[in-house]
Amino acid sequence: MSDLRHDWSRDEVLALLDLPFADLLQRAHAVHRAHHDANAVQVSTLLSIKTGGCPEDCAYCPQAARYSTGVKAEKLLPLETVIECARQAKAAGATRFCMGAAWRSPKDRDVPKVAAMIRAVNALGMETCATLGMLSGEQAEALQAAGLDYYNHNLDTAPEFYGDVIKTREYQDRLDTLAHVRKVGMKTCCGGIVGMGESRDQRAGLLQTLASLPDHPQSVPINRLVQVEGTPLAGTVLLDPFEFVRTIAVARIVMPASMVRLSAGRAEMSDELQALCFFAGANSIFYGEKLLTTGNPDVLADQQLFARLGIHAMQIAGDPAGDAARTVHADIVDRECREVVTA
Ligand code: SAM
Ligand code: DTB
Ligand code: SF4
Repeated sequence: MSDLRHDWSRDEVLALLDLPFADLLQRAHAVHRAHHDANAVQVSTLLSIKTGGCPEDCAYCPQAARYSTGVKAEKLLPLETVIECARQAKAAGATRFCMGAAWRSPKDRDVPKVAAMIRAVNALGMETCATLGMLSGEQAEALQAAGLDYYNHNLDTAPEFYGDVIKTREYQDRLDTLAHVRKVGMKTCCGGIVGMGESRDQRAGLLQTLASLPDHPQSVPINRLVQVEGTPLAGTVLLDPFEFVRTIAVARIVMPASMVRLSAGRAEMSDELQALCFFAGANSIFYGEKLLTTGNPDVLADQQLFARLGIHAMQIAGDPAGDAARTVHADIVDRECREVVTA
């Protein structure tokens, strides 16, 4: 689209974050309406296909082996379990299934196993997303060949704050992985985390970096830090909720055509705060009672919130099977999926 800019300066982005709240929301909402159906929200369900035991040191993450968080290391889930969870996520109304692995990067022997999962989930008529850590060009190619629609790899924060949060890999590593993903033609899902003790200027730095990528990421997850006991960031001063809304609003303004996802942290947000985020331009959520290892709102609560706000879940064009499947009662489905994973 012609009004997409890739040359936002950090000062310009900061000036947006500094606007009076009503002015910022009015501007973000106008951009939102110009590019999207303001009452449609895309829903993705996450599944941790390989939990815990990660060698990295990301200070926010409950899955890093070096922190005592109570998350146990598990093996890669069997294909059948992944298919069953995807089937149930679809029945509950999700259109995208995102598979996450607690890896620094996949081993080459893991790639065909994940490729089989991607093929099977695509065959159900769902969009696929994976987040497996850093990828080589060859690995990106193999995932693309399997039909992967999106690859999630976050920049997490501003370049200059990054080293305070993660020391086991560089910002440039992340940019390189994103370049490999773009090169093979996959869509990128890339955002960050706020509430890690960064300044407003650093939040501007994250958004400016995202908006300066060669293509704006098609999905931009904005996570609010989920503080997990045992991680170095547990106990961080909580971010002002209005500051979170401002971050969503500015993401919407600087990446107008992208899907902005209200991601981790929703379980701790009021309905009113989420409604403000949707007004500010968020148009995607993670749906289902679990993110990777931490909690997310009940599907029933989300369905009620959507109904109260007059929001409808986005559908994949040309998927008549989706509607029939969604008659299955969503909260039962979600519980069954958790049973499959823990069995
Ligand atoms: N291991 C892979 C990686 O780091 O790229 C994929 C999984 S990792 C858990 C995916 C993303 O989840 C991270 O980049 C981070 O943005 C987000 N995340 C992890 N722990 C979080 C937390 N406690 N609060 C908010 N977001 C979190
Ligand atoms: C993203 O940006 N947020 C999701 C997804 N991409 C993979 C992960 C959130 C994880 C929250 C902590 C947990 O549940 O372990
Ligand atoms: Fe590992 Fe990803 Fe967690 Fe970092 S965010 S510790 S790479 S699972």
